[in-house]
Amino acid sequence: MATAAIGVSSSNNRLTSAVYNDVDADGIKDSGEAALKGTKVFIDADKPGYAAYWAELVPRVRPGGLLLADNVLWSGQITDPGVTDANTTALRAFNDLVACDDRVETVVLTAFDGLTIARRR
Ligand SMILES: [Ca+2]
Repeated sequence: MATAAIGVSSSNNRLTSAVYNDVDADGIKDSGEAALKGTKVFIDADKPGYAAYWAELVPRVRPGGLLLADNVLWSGQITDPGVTDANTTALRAFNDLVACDDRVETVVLTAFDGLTIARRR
């Protein structure tokens, strides 16, 4: 098993903490987008970036692989229409995006701060 973190930089608003687990060594070496096929991806990064990270990561996960996203309930604020800050708004949009994405089967754990678990079809 190998683990690779990608695009680690917060200064240019790139992926800050998505991590591939179980990627094969050749994929890491190539680091070509198509070559890097993971079986588990964890997104825990800047919230306005979640949708872009999702778009970038779903194609890179093998069928049967998992995509996890942290903080998707945002302390319950996503259900409060009075909360309209950038992070909360971004997480609402992300949750809608994932719910409508037929490339994955998805559940949201209401434990912790909300954890999306999506299995790639
Ligand atoms: Ca988090």
